[in-house]
Amino acid sequence: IGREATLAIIKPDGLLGNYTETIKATIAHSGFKISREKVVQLDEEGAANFYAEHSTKKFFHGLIKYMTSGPVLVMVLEKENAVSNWRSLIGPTDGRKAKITHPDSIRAICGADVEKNCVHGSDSPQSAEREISFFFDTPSGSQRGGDDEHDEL
Ligand code: YYY
Ligand code: MG
Repeated sequence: IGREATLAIIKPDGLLGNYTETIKATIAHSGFKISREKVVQLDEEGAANFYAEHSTKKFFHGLIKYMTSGPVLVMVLEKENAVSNWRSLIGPTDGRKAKITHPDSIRAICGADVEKNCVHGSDSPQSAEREISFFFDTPSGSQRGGDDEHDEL
């Protein structure tokens, strides 16, 4: 058993709206360790790749526009049950509904609606593995690549 890793992203409106500290405080209080983090400006190809599972959806184009509209903060969060734990903390996809049904959730606090919902969380350990290697090509703790800050994708 032991630690599990999940991928968290503070999306462009989260960074712009200065929600980073609040979100990081929640992360710390909840017992996660942030093992990797970097700021990334996604391009359209990168965003489309990351969200490939949604490529046929009506909201895909808007999602890609939004995710490329500014930098995002990508973090690997580690603790037991990190994947489901982080999903519970962020709350439902629609930030507007979250304010009603899950008022303490992160998306209730900083999400605007179903598109601009401020944060991402992997939906399964399998997704987490894919998403972490999408952003971080060296394993945590490896010798290579000291400082991850401000990498371009
Ligand atoms: O996993 P989660 O982020 O909660 O939702 P997904 O159903 O995987 O959708 C990914 C992403 O797409 C969501 O965070 C916002 C956007 N989106 C949208 O813009 N409109 C929708 N109706 C559904 C999702
Ligand atoms: Mg999802």
